[in-house]
Amino acid sequence: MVQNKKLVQWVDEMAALCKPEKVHWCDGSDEEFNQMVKLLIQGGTGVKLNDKKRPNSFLFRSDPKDVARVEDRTFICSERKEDAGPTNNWMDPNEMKKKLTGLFDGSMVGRNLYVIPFSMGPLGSKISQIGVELTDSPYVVINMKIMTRMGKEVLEVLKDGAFVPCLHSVGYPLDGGKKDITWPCNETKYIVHFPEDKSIWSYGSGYGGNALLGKKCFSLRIASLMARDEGWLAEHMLILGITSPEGKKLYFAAAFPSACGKTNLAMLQPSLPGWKIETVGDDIAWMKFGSDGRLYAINPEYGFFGVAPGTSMQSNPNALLTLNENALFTNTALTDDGDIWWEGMTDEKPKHLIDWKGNDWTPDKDYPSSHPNSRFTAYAKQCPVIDPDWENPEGVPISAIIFGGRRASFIPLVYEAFNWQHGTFIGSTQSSETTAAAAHQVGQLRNDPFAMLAFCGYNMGDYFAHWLKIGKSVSADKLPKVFCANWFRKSADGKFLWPGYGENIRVLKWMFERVEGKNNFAESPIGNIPGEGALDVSSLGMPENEIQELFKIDKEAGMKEVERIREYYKIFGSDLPKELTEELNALEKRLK
Ligand code: O2Y
Ligand code: MN
Repeated sequence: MVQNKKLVQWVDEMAALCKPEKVHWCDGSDEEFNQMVKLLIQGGTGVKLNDKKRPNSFLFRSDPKDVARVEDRTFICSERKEDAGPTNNWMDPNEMKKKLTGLFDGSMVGRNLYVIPFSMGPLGSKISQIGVELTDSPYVVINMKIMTRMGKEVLEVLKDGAFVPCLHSVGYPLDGGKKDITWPCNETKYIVHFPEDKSIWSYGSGYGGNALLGKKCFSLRIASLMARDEGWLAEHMLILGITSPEGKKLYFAAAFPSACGKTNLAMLQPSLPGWKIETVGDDIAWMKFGSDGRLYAINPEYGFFGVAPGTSMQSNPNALLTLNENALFTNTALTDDGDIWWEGMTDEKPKHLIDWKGNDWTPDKDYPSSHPNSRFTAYAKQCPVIDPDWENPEGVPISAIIFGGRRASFIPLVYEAFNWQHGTFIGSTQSSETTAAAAHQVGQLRNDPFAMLAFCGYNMGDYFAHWLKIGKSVSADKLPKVFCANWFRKSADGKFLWPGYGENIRVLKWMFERVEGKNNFAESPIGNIPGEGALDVSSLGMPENEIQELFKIDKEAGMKEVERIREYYKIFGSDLPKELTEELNALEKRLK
């Protein structure tokens, strides 16, 4: 018997609208998981992998037109258009609700409606939030079991409390005797957030961030609104623990746009002896002030929903080991012995595969066997380097925040902000060159402030102001230090200058020492860079001129960057905090 009257009433209302055959309240049990998997295999959506190779793991193939988040179909429907700001799609909330009510009317005919109570963050933690997703997709149910704490325990914690209502339908009703298909979805897609009633409606897609509503929709777009109103931060950041050879441990959070290796950094295997990295989260951080005035972070998620291609025992062994069992794969290739494979997993390609569309594939094909955005879903607790405090309800104290992007030129390997305001400026000017994996022109520079372009639930100008306000709410010595990192700088002949991956520990080591108060820096126009000999390049075999190149600040390129930022800032109009214009002017002056 569910005691939350508001929840029961909302489920009744939505069931009356969507008209499912049955309503199933998810308890989060393994039996329920198995039942869902059985349905998905019977329906032809899923394949059980070879139990001897990868126990209790499954592969799913989506519709080729439903393979990624749909940013152009994602809306922030605040009452006032200016509250959504210049970087979000907006529609009048009443008009949108009318449209969605029409679409959801009868959308679940012939299907089950699954009620998924879920907690973002450890059950019962003061930092955690509860949501309830209604969905007609068993694929969503099993992914939510891995990505969130889900089921009857959540209802026990929720009691009569508030929850974020999340309504989802794949938009493929089985009316008029229509037969089901392997991946039901709809050409029409809407991923909609209503800031005033903090609710989410998602229609037409069954994939990833469009359908697993606890992730980007709740933990970033809705949570960023909550954070603004309540004085905390909901960020697109990984969280890692770093321990020095002397046994001192710190925690860092890092914001990078997609395709910049966030999961790799979160699970890094250090090349420097004695250093240890442990993972708290690979995608989202919620940070609140503790009673000591420091920022404490939790990872609101329970699992990883990572990009599969490129993940290998070389690039990220800890991710691969996390996938040894109880894992879900979507749109990867299937090997002849019932396991999964993707581009970059091994140097040698298998002689034969079934590709992500279900067709025979051989290495002579001129297209990849796995979709570039194919994914794995796996429990965070299975990660060999999961941090012992990853579920600490108090969170972990954050000593440094790192911003980064993929920049072939100008941005040095690493630099440190002069202070929080300067750090906010760096976050607001974050940008990254697009890769082949994204649906943009390759190599184009895309502004992605705080890596939140697609995920901020309100006006980005107000979001910048919120960051500045956070910096003024405690004394400077309590705040994390802010850094910027760029693993992707290239030489004049187009080669990456920095080896990246496990060698990135050298950069983290310098940050660690700066946090510890070591004076091993030199001032530059854009921020503090490692001083002479401060970056540990021991046994890396890197020529001195290449190290110099990694930190070269070209003044002419700097002035171009200033103009680029000035142009970008124009879109925020009067919502751009004056402090950021001041920072930009100060940078220009330092470069002259
Ligand atoms: O393609 C999707 O639907 C997933 S997008 C995603 C998934 C996990 C972590 N980050 C992202 C992202 O786009 O930032
Ligand atoms: Mn992400």
